[in-house]
Amino acid sequence: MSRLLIASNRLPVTLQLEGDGVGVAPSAGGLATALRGPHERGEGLWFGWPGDVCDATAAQREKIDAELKGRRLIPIELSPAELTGYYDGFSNGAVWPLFHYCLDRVRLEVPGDWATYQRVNQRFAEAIAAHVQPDDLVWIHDYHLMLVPEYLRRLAPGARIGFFLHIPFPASDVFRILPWREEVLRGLMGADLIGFHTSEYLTNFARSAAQVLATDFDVDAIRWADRTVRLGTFPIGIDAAAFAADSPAIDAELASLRAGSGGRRIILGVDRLDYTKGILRRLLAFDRLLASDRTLADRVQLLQIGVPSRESIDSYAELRREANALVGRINAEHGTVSTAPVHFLYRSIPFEQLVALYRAADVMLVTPLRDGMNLVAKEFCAARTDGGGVLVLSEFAGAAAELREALIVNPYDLGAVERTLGAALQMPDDERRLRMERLHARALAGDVSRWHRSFTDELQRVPAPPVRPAVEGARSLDEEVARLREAPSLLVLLDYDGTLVPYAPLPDLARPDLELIALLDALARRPGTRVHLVTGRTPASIERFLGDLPVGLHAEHGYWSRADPARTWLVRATGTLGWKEPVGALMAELVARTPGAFVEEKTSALAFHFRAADPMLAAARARELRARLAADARSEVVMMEGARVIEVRLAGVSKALVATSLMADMPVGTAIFAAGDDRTEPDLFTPLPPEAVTVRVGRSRMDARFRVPDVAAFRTLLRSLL
Ligand code: GDG
Repeated sequence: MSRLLIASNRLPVTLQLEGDGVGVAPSAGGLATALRGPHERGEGLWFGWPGDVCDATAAQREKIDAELKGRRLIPIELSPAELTGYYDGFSNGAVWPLFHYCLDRVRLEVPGDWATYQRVNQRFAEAIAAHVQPDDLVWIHDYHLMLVPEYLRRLAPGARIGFFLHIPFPASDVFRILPWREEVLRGLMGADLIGFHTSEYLTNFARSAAQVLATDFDVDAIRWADRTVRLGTFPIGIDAAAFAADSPAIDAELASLRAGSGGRRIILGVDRLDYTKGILRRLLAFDRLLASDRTLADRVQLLQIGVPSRESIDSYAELRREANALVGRINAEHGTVSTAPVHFLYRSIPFEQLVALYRAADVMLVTPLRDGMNLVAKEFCAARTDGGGVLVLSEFAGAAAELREALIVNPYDLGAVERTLGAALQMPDDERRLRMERLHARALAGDVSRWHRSFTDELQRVPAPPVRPAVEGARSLDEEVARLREAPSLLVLLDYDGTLVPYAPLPDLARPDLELIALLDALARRPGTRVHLVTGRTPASIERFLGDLPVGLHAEHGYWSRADPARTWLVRATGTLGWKEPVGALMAELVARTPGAFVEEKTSALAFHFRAADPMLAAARARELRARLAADARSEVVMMEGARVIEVRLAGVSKALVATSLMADMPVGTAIFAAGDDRTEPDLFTPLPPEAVTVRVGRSRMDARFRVPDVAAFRTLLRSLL
């Protein structure tokens, strides 16, 4: 059984300095509750913030260390400045509102917040890397730690890393508002498995990755570097048995609640006081209902628990003031001498009281504007062993994807909330029972232990990632370079775009700089050396860039070749090009239906480019193109897929053919160096003998012997051949 290493913003206990001693309290919230049990039963570690203990004395430190060690908790202590930048600032001032679609609250301009977030994530990664062992599973939680997977992957390449997001992952166009969207996605892609509450969040993520990182659009697995990042839907559950259990304390609470209600029906709301929870709108809907029926104020009561939360952030303090003012107005307007229709408590309550409230409620209002899951809705259903109570649930809570028998409502539509609340109060007994029995059964079946198990089982199934340093076998590459330098004859085969120059927004802008021209010139003039550029570009475009250099140019993957500046371009392959017209018409038809896509025409090929198109639409069109081409069964063409491009070209043209013929022109015993970045390179590498030095530039090594991360690193390597 593997050890589980958990990382979350907070540890499952929060420490507090109290006089000379140290107070230890369980941390609140769904995450801590969900993972506490499995952690205690296992042998793993938990990394997180222990609470503010910066000013601890030596004696208190000793106590803290002992408390944490006994529970296998590894503290990541944070200074007040770190907490402000990482927690209040980036996590809760930018990511939280953005991911919950509260765009007017997103704060992106605070200097230093992002850097602090990066630094704290790095500290988490370093702490985990210091403890992780080969068989361990690492499970990182939530939006506070989105960079940890990538940072940890760098420190411990072989680790098995899972990540779970407890909040929604927003639609791609909202996510892309984040200036650091690319860094955040790269951070998450360090994981082997990324879990979400709903398939909607998962799809939003896959789409964002496709648009921002140009990954191939695939719903539940994304190729990234040499690895596959799996995506999964794992809706979190609750400790159902605890909420369904009876106890004398709960019974006593329930009795006192019933006695205190004076026969009025109870409408209940339980939330952290957060602007995402829709509390103000809920109050307004209740206000409307009271106004529509003046007799109601005497017969019902809305009991709203607002658990204090993130009080150091201005917008939360402001929300509290607004809620108080609204409650005051509603009570002033609809209250009587003896009754106040809204009872608002700004505090958290003990567990037994919470369960008793769930059981006493006639209607439970869970109407967040957005919520990753919302455990309160599930807890309410689990607690209703009596089959009573009606759940009114926002369609924008993750829980709505499961709790289909609730009254699902759009929380932005005040009229709908008002009507639904009215309907809930009047629901016939048999309907209420029917709905609640189903909901209760669902809550019990979706227990939190199932969530935990299904995620860790899936993570366990992930094959151990290949462990490869950035430059594969760096020492042996050095040795190979030394061998190539000594060789009397050297053949150098190079791709252009993505290998010698970075990709540019337009192919015409990917010009060679003076440094590159000097480097290629020097290499070509090296004694015994022949340099050839093998590219997918047209002859005109590569000639415009490199035409004056004493190198061989091979365009359109080898359809055209020009041995040196003194010679003209020759066609290497023969074959008719009559297929271009029907295939061109097919591609044009697809382009017309795919905004952002276009066709590039070459002499011997047509390329359907869809990098700028919507990833889901593009994936569908690519499937269609493949199918229709296959149905046509044209033997004179081959289809080749690159990064967001499908190229149809004359059969018998390939970089492999170029490589073969160039090798044949060299003296026996010539050493070979070949490099490229895209999927056509295996083609270039295939005919080369095993001792040839093949290098891939970019994230994945594919079937090259060596890999360098980017163009700059590749140029350095090339320089070392001089
Ligand atoms: C994130 C996501 C997702 C609340 N008041 C009291 C009290 N609670 C307990 C509830 C429940 C938990 O706090 C709140 O549940 P949430 O679902 O809102 O969870 P969060 O931890 O705030 O948030 C959320 C969740 O993660 C899990 O993935 O569902 O969408 O935002 O368990 O019972 N408990 C007690 N007294 C209270 O006054 N004892």
